[in-house]
Amino acid sequence: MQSTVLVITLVLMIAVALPFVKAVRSAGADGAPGNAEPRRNKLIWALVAAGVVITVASLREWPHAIAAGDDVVQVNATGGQWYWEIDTPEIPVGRTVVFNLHTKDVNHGFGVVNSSGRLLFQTQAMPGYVNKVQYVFDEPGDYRVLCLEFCGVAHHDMIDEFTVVAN
Ligand SMILES: [Cu+2]
Repeated sequence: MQSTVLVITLVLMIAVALPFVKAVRSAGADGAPGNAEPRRNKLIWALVAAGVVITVASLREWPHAIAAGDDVVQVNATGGQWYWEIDTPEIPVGRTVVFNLHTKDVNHGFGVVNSSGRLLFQTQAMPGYVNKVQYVFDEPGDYRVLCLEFCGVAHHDMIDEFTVVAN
């Protein structure tokens, strides 16, 4: 599925780029090129090359692989109007944790914040899907789960907690 999306994206990017390539080539053929023309063409091609390199470099690792195995802590979390159900109240520090997100009704945003209120990560809980997000907690303590997707009248009260404990 992801490779299909990648191929479609690349084909569409080429389709968008082709008119620009044609415009660059026809501008050089029709008009009387001034002194700036070759430099401008070099600049455009340098920008195109930079765009390709940056795109490939920045998208190559997406989507991130989700860890698996016996050493990974699996936590199931389910959202509903307006509560969270988290099946693991105590999570070990320093271990890879995979959160499997479900919802019983509408979209919810599963956002985890530390005791300072800093958002550590978030993902959507969507009807009919199990969305996964992984994280390694570096410090023991109390963490809160906030809903980050408006889901109704008591959305603001959709808060839960879990504890990260030392091994
Ligand atoms: Cu909400």
